[in-house]
Amino acid sequence: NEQHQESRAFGQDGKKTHRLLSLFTTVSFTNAPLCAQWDDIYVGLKVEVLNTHTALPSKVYWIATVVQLAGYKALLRHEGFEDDDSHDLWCNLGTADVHPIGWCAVNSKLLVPPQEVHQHIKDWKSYLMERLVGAHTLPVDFHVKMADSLRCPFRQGVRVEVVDRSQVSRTRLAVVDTVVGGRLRLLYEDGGLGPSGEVLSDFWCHMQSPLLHPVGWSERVGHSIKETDTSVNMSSHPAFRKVLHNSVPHQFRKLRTVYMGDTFFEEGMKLEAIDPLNLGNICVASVRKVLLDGYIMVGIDGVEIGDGSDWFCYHASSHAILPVGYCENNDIPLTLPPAIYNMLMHMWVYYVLSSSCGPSLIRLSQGDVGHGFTSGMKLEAVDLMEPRLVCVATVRRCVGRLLLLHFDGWEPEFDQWVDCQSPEIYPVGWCEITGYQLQPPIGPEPPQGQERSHTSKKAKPF
Ligand code: MLZ
Repeated sequence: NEQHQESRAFGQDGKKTHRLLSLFTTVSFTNAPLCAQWDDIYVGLKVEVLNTHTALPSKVYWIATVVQLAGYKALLRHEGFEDDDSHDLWCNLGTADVHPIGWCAVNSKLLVPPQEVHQHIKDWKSYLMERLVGAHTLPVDFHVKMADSLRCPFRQGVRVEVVDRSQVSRTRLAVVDTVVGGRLRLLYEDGGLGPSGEVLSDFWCHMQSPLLHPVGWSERVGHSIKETDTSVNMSSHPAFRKVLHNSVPHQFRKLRTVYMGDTFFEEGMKLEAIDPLNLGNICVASVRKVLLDGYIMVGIDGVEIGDGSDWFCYHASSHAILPVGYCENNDIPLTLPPAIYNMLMHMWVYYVLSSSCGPSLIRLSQGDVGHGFTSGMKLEAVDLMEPRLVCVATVRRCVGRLLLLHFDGWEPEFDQWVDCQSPEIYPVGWCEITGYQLQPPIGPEPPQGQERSHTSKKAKPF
C-alpha cells in the first residue's frame, strides 16, 4: 500500500500528495534541524546534484528527482532514467552536494548528463526543458537554514547545573566540554581526572534536555545540589582552562508555566510515571516533595531506598508523569510495587481510590499532538541510560504523545518510553549531518516472544 502511495505521489506533481509522504519523516520531529522547513521537502522535488557518473575531471552536476524520503535522506533519480530505478542513489540532503534548480547557472557550474543518459537521449537540452516545466525545487536558502538550525548557544567552558548521574535526586555543577549537533558533553566540576588526564565522570544530554539547568536553578526551586568538592583539581583539562561562564536562563528551553494553586500536586499523591532508571517501565509513583516553579520530586512506589536519594525531579508539564489509570486505559503493562504486584495486578485503580492518599487529580497534559510517528518508523535515538550513545531505533508503540522506542538488535529490556517532542530523538541521517557517531544495530533482532518483565529490572545509573 505504501508503495502504491509512493508511485502515485511520484506520478503527480500536486504538492498535497507529496506532503502525505513527507509527514512520515522529518516533519514529525519538533527539535531537529530544519524541521520547520520540512514542509517544503517532498517527493517529486527536482534538484541539481553532483554527477558522479562521468569521467570529467571537474565537478559537474545533473538534475535529479526525489523519489523517496527517509528522514534527511532522499532517494534520487537522475533525469533521463525515467522508470529505470537501477541507478537511484540515496543521499543525505543535509550533507550531499545537492542544490536547488538554477544553482549551477548562478554559480557557473556545468550541467552534464550521466553517460548512460547521454547515449539514449540525444537532444537532452530540450528533454530537460520539457521535464522542468512546473517542477518544484529546494528552497534557495536550504543550506543556510540548515546551518542556522545547527547553531547552539553553548560553548566549551559554559557552566551548568545538571542531574548527578551518581545520585539522581540532586544536581551537580558541570562544564560544557564538547558540543555536537546541540548535544553537550558535560564534565562534572569535581568529577576528577584519571592518571593520564582522562575524565572520570561525564554526562551527555541535548541542550534542551529537561535534566539541564542554568546555574542557580537548584537553589531557586529548592532542589538539592551536590556541594562541589573543591579538593578535586580539573584545571589541566582543556574545558576548564577556558574562562568559565555561568549559563543563563535564556539559553535553555522555556517550560510551560503551570498554576501551583489549590489544584497542584501535593505530597503523597499517586500517579503513574516513567521510571527514570528503567525507561521502558511505567510505574506506580508518588509525589514526594513539591518544589517551586512547578517542579515536583517523584518516588517510584515499592522500590524506594528510603532516604530520598532515588527521587527524581519532574516539571508538572513533563510528559513522563501520567494520571492514575493511564496504563490501564492505554493497554500498557503497569509496573506495580513488587509487594503488591501479584495481589493487585488488575486492581490498581481501586487500590489508589481506597488508599488514604488520593490519586492526583491534576489534569496532566497528555494531549495528542498529531505527531506523525507511527509504529515501525525508524529513527536515531539517544539511549538515555547511556546518553552518549545515539542508536538506530524503531518506534514500537505510539500512545498519545508517548513513543515506545526499541533499539534495533537489542533485547526489549532496553526499550524506552519517550515524549514525541523529546530533544533526544532525531530523524534518520541526523548523525551524518551533525558528525555524531551513530551506533548501528549490534546484530539481528533477538528472538521475539519474551514478555517484558513487570517487576523492576536492574537499575543502571544513566
Ligand atoms: N554497555 C552497555 C551498552 C548498551 C547500549 C545499548 N544501547 C541500546 C551494554 O552492553 O549493556
